[in-house]
Amino acid sequence: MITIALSKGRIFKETLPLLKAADIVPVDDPETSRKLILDTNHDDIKLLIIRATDVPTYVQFGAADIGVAGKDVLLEHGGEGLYEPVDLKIARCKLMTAGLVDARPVNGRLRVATKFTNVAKHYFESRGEQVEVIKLYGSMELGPIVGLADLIVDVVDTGNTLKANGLKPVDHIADISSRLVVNKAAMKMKHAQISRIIQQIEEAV
Ligand code: PRT
Ligand code: MG
Repeated sequence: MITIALSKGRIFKETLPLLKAADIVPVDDPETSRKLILDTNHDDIKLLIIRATDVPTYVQFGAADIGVAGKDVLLEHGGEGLYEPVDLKIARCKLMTAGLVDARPVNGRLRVATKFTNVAKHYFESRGEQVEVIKLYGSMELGPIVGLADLIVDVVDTGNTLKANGLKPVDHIADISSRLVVNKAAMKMKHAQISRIIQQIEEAV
């Protein structure tokens, strides 16, 4: 049995053609089905539909053999127990800091609101800046507007969400795309089957 962990939405949509190239086709559509485990055209291949941020955790602990996760999510997770053999070049965006368009200079320690707390800590540490990192689970753009934070760290694609909330990108932290990740133990135990899938997906990228 091979299990592949995916999140709904853009990652699922953009991974579908790559799975198809490896002859893996889900039987149900996760956007309409309430099932968390989707059958495929192979009896021994299942898809787990989970939150994007949970994908590295499932794969790390071997609850899934393979996963597709954004590099943002992988940087935040740390990548322990995972191989990252293929850059799928999908769901591209940028990890950025952003602040109010009309931000006033900050005296004292900068406050940074984000769901990427590990990334933010490393980033500001590497620049020798002492900041206070505030964990949020979403709608980070609100932070600077209501005075919760001076900056946010978030993924940005078109920048329209920032703009619509009176924010502007400040610094570029990393270019992001989704990666195929594989559990290290599964890579050994199920080597033939997993390496075939990796190879077919890699060719399709
Ligand atoms: O939505 P949920 O809370 O379940 O989790 P998630 O947001 O982590 O999942 P999902 O499916 O939205 O994103 C999965 C992955 O897609 C992320 O981990 C990124 O690697 C990648 N990705 C690519 C993006 C975007 N583009 C993106 N634009 N993830 C999120 N966004 C958000 C962004 O934060 C902003 O709030 O979309 C909003 C619109 O962006 P703009 O700049 O185009 O306005
Ligand atoms: Mg989202």
